[in-house]
Amino acid sequence: MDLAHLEWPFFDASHRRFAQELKTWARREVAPQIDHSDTDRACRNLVRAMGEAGWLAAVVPAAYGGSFEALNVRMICLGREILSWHEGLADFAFAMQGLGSASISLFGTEQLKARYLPPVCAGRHLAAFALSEPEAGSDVSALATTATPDGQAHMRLDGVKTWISNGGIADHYVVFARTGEAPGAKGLSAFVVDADTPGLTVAARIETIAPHPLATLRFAECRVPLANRLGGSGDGFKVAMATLDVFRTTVGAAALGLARRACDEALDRAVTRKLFGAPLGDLQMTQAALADSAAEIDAAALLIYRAGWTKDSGAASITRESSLAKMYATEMAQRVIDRAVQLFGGHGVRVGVKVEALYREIRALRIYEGATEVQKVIIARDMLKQRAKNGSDEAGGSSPEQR
Ligand code: COS
Repeated sequence: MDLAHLEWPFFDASHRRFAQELKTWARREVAPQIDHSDTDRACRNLVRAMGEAGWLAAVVPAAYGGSFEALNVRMICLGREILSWHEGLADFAFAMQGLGSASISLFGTEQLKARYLPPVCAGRHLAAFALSEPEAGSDVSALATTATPDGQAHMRLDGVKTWISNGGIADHYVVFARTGEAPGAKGLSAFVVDADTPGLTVAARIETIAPHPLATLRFAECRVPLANRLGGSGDGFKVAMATLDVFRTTVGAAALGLARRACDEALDRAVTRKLFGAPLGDLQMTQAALADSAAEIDAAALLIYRAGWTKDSGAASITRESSLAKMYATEMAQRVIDRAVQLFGGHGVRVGVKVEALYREIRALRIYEGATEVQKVIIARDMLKQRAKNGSDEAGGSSPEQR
């Protein structure tokens, strides 16, 4: 795997060291170990191995065993890019430790952070983020799971969550529920719920084209301490969006790793496959495919690490940068992988060939954590908001500081 982009000015020495060492570890420890016939076990093993090797320090703040004062978006992006190049399931296991704990890192009380973050960092405890519902995926403000007071110190959760990654194997879930302070987005709150809480059950497991642990969860009179709330009463939408602002950028990074792998596979194919008496790479149509992929990969990488660098440099919000990175990188990875499959001909759709696995793995990334269409809405709304703020004479781009 080529890490030439580490020389870009977005990175410092700690990022470069982390990326080089993770690449070496992943080559040795990840790819040969995965048993796709039992993804639950494979994920648990990956999380434990990554925790023991210290890689999960990238997703937890320093005070709780991590490597940075605050979540470092560039570090998580590098982790996802490198792991997804090697194996989609390894990226998934790494990312879920982050997504399922970031709301606690960002909004949890000291007690919640001290209780939940160290075992996530050590790989002893699997984390999950439970936002989506059967009737509320893209439209978060429509979610129907309720949290109602139960005595002075508890809330009672009732409802159904679906498409929950790590569902069925997680040790805790960050759950978003309607607390009713106001209609819509302003009436939601977030809670950490232990997986063994009475009233929380796995209603069904979900199988997908690129299998990973995924489930529908049911909450029936599930009693959760009020002290497990993240942020204030009614802050749930803000907690979800702030978490997604960080993690959408990293979904882009995972797509980047998959695209880089497809491009590397395509290059190998271009030099080893002979047709019409010459290597495939001698054909100008092959060269065009490779050149298009190279340009799109660099463009995506620039958007991703621009977003990460902006957040890590102290910007209050990277909503637009993060959506641009996720939208562009996931869509471009689909195109790059499709081109690679085409260059492989029939072998490209053969089970067991790497580009065939990449073709299945990329598809969900254009949907989860906000589908491409949602990212377009977020980007365009921000543009229109800026236009209204700046007035017609000063229309145009804006920096996060201006926002
Ligand atoms: N950070 C902080 N606050 C935010 C925010 C963000 N990124 N995005 C929105 N808000 C605030 C808004 O400013 C608004 O507050 P004010 O009314 O005080 O201005 C409030 O939250 C509601 O925002 P908005 O009006 O944009 O809410 P909508 O219901 O229109 O939701 C989208 C907009 C579609 C963008 C949102 O529901 C979304 O991101 N959906 C996709 C969810 C997703 O990723 N699902 C996958 C589940 S995880 S696998």
